[in-house]
Amino acid sequence: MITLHGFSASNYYNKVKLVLLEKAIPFEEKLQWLDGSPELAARSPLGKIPFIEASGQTLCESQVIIDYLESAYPQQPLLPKDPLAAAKQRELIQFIELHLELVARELYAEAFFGGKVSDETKEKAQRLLKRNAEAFGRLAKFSPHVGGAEFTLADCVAYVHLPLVSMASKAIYGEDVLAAYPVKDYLKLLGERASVQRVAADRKENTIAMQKWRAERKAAG
Ligand SMILES: N[C@@H](CCC(=O)N[C@@H](CS)C(=O)NCC(=O)O)C(=O)O
Repeated sequence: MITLHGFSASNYYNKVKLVLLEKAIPFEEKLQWLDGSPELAARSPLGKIPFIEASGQTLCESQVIIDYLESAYPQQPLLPKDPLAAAKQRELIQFIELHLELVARELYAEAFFGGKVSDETKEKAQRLLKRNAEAFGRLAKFSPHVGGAEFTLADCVAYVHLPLVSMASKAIYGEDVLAAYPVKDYLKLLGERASVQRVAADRKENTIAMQKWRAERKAAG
């Protein structure tokens, strides 16, 4: 049995959860907030979530986790058999994470959490997001899935990250850097999947719990 640690408001957590659900791998969830505790650091070296427990070991880094799940549980494959076709899906994953999500993440403190981001950071992120969003159009297919006809690991990644990139850029710059792409229709299509419905419902519920947890933590100093 796999145990998934973290919380359902997190995009990286939901990436792993979608893969578990799509592949029908039995798993349980264990709530782990970002509490900076030594216990968390002992299980996830940078104190980040998600991480999983499998066969008595812990494993962090969402991409490593989903690659493990894909090879350990060959049922309902989420990558093409052909190695190059599989690499093309991974190329898209890496692109979305390195060049879109990680850049937009610089803005999250202000876009989502009532914090402040420096003008310098905003300008740098805007430059990169504009360039990278254009380049994304040369890789992404949306036909109808992000990497082509089939639902793959790349969809588990695009589904969790693209909305955040859009929302963060809209909140900070007043425009969605992904506006040129059919993200809305794409999310609607994915929304027909039971896995996606479960992730979306859990995310909604957990977002409220997360806000409460953050407020209590702030009040406690
Ligand atoms: N590269 C990591 C990123 C995970 C990540 O950034 N998770 C966030 C929650 S969405 C986190 O733990 N943030 C806390 C921190 O960065 O200290 C992965 O793919 O698992």
